[in-house]
Amino acid sequence: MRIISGIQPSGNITLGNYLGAVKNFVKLQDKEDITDFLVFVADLHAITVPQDKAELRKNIKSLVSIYLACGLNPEKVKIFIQSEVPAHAQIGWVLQCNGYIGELERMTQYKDKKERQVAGVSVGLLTYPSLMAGDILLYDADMVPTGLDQKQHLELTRDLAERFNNKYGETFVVPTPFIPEAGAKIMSLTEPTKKMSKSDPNPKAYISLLDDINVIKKKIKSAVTDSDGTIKYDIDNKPGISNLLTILSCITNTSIKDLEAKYKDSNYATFKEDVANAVANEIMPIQEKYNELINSKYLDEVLDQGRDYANYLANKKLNKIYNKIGLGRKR
Ligand code: ATP
Ligand code: LTN
Repeated sequence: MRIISGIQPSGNITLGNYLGAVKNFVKLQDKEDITDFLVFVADLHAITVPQDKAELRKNIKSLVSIYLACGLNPEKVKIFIQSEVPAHAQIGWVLQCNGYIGELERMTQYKDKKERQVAGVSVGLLTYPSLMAGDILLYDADMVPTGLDQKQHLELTRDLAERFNNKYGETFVVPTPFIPEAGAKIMSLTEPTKKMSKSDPNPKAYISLLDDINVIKKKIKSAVTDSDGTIKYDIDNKPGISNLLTILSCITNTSIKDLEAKYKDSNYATFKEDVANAVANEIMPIQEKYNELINSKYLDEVLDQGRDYANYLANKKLNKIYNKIGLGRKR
């Protein structure tokens, strides 16, 4: 089985990215039936909205260190930077030519992000899911682990794969999304009906894995809740408490039911204190490893290896795709 996933270097990775994506990559890497597992830094995706050059470079390197600090093992998972594998942009173009504007305009992420653009909406923001489909189809991935917000893009990827296969003959593996049962949608701490997002303009809305530990605790203790006073999971009426229960459940591997029973007679302050400590204890060792890695040569070694392997797989596939379509001369 082949697995692939990526994260955009569009800011500092959040607790949402960690619980919805990275933590599952780390779990999946030990599965026995894996032939290839690729995890990349989606820098081409990040430039669909304006990015500062120095910040982008910093975020790319930082994300690689985070991957490693969270426990991804380069012996099992190839880690690479998307823009260092030109075939991603090439297949992205091919898939743009096989996608429809209407289906892209329906994407929720596009509709949300479009509203936030002050300097105009880039064409890339619209066509982004074709590039994402290319990231996946280029490697014949069977499984794609992501958070819930990517479900719609993964469905489009399946549609594009099937459409291409029908038009040009069997070419692509139709991938299966892998969305975790718990932690697939961690919500904002300030507006718990909105997803936690690393590009949120309000830093109190998210926990960055690189936030100072005391800041992390403070953010959790001041998370928006309600005035009802009971610690119960109720997404509609108690989104803030439900979000904190989900976070605690994912980190401690305890079911929400057991947590509700444990905190039956507690107040919000005690509960938040426990959530804050659990999150801090999970993140502290990650930060320690991150600090050891961020300026080491090891990052480049991992990335060189990942780039070479990904280019090898991707170019082989791209040749097949070009041949199916009739591009260039027969290779
Ligand atoms: P941006 O704010 O720039 O859109 P983001 O924080 O939404 O970024 P992505 O880079 O789009 O993060 O997502 C990386 C991975 O993390 C994806 O698999 C995505 O589904 C997952 N993810 C993102 N936000 C959350 C969240 N709040 N809860 C769970 N998983 C999430
Ligand atoms: N679109 C994703 C990041 C992403 C991705 C991918 C995830 C880009 N390419 C391929 C899985 C597979 C996002 O914004 N979270």
